[in-house]
Amino acid sequence: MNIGRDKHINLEIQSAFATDTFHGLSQIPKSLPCKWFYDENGSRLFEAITKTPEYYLTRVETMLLLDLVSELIEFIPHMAAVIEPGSGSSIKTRILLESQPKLQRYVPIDISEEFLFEAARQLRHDFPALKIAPLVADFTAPMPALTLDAEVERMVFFPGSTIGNFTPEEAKQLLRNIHTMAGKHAWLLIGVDMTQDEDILLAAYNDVAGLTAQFNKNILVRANRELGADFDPTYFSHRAYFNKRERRVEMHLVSEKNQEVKIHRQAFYFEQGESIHTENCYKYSRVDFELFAHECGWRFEHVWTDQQESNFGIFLLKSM
Ligand code: AVJ
Repeated sequence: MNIGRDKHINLEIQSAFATDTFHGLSQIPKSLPCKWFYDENGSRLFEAITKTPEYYLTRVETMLLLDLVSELIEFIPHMAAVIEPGSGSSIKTRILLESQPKLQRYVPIDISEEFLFEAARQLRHDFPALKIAPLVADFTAPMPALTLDAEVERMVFFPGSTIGNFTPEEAKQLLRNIHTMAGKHAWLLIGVDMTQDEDILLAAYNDVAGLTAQFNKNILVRANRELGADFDPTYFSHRAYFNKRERRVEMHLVSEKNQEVKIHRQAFYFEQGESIHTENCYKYSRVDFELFAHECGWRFEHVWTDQQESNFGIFLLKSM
């Protein structure tokens, strides 16, 4: 995903991390935003998670994508531009770009300029016929309008079930932002995990190799390194469970004992069993997601789903 992102730790990003950490650890219950998982180490751990047998999301989505790309032309005969908010250097993007013969332009959007330009350089090398037009922007905030002619048929690509990391309210805002940025004649191809089977979910977020636990604890390691905190990660344990009522997998770091952690001169107290809520991964049902998207200006067009081992779906939506 975001490998290489923090080779040179960006001061602006670091101070946002500090603000979020002080804020999150002062709340009751304590929490930390999951976007801080992805420093260089965390990105590498996430990559490794996607290769575990239990973590079906990436494997299934890639399989679905390999099948569906040849069908896209039936829906979008003149797809000329692909836009990807939060673009990585992912294999999924390449599958899409390779498969669309009429494609002229690819617009990756990412907040990290250094990472984005490096990925763009790679893509220019691998896809010389394609115009690669990177855009530095935070896709969770309103994005600048695209400089595309009105008649250019465009598709926004948002894979990975990343939408699941946002609360439903934030997710709606995001879908509206994408709608505003992409304009009237746009399509959206979006990966949404709809799996509700508790056993499958628990396995995926508690892999036997312990990589998800390391990934979760990495946020403490990062706080130690970047903020001078003194967390002892051995006294926090990884916990992931399915919150059925909210339809989300929650990840937590649970304090193993009463302890005090210092970040600079500020002390934070943890009781034994107290947790830091680090991530939500919402698992929408199909109807819920369709209605949800509709409220944000996106009409349901098609969905490709896995019927073998999960209920992962890739939705094709059309802007209204
Ligand atoms: C990158 C958001 C899709 O929610 O499954 C993996 C992150 N968290 N294991 C997900 C994650 C724990 C992942 N996404």
